[in-house]
Amino acid sequence: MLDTLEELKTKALGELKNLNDRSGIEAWRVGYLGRKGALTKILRSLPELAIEERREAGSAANKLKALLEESLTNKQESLKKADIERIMGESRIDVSLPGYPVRLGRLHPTTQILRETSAIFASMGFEVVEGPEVETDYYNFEALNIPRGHPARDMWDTLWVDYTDEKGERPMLMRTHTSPMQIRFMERRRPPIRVIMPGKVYRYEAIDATHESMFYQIEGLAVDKGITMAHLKGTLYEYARRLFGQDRRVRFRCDYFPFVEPGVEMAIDCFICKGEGCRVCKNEGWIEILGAGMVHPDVLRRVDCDPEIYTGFAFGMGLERIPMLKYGIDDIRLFYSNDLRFLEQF
Ligand code: YSA
Repeated sequence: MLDTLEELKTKALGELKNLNDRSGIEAWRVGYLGRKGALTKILRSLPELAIEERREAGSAANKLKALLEESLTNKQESLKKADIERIMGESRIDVSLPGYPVRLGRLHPTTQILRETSAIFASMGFEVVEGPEVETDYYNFEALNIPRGHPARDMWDTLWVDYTDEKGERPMLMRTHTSPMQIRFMERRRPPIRVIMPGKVYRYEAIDATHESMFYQIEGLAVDKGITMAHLKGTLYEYARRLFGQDRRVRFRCDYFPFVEPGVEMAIDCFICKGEGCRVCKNEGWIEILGAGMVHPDVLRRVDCDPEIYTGFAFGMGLERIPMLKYGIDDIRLFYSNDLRFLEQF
């Protein structure tokens, strides 16, 4: 029996040494230590031996069982360790590989011009303030000398918010211009005032190459003692010169806005035809970029500012028209159609 056990030991340990996969090791365990395994069978046959031989063989068989179990555990541990090392080795970062390209975004052309414009006006002492896009009838029209039924309301094709108050009126709208910010600002602040107020505006507009239904405006307002039309022209000339260069031509013409007296519009010579007349400028040779004027005395009175002491100028500029003029963009619809071929050019 002792010889049989010795042979079994040599065979079992020899086989285990050469095994390197889990299923092979499991088969080995079942073959030697399982319920019907070779060693288990010997252990079960021990009671059949004579008492003398049984004692010796029993001791040797149990020692062999402990040895095989320990060898099995060691083998399983070393296999687990090898697996971990292999996984670690595979996922190790190779710093010599080229990196993935990072796609950099860029600022939208409207944002770029807004920042450039804000910086120019800031350098002339103007602060920058923003306000609400959903407005009340009062700030968008009434406080600007445009009461209900006034024909000037037709100048702004309005998108009304679907809300009716207790009087059966619709007091809310998407602001059609940034001019309501003049009132909101003057209600809170006393002169001297120098401020620009950029933001989105909305109109129920027939869309074409120079008209969108959502676009940006920048409102400008300066109120102080002794402000004149010369300050208005000087400020806007300076802005146009810094943004477009010395060569661009600027034109002021009389215009009508109920909240200024007198009122003007400012235009810049067309970037496409250089004043000859084309589709973009509707054959006029000029592109209007803003409306402006001296703040109407009634508007000043409405915010408790005495027009006998203070005067002011204001302007409202269409922001998209500026990059159109600067970069020669011939269709405003390109700005918000999310076409990367357009946006990546700026
Ligand atoms: C006038 C006098 C002031 O003291 C202050 C502000 C103003 C401007 C006035 N609030 C206003 O909105 N005038 S406007 O209707 O002529 O628009 C001003 C500018 O916005 C235009 O000169 C034009 O550049 C731009 N604009 C108007 N409709 C547009 C547009 N830009 C794109 N799409 C549209 N649909």
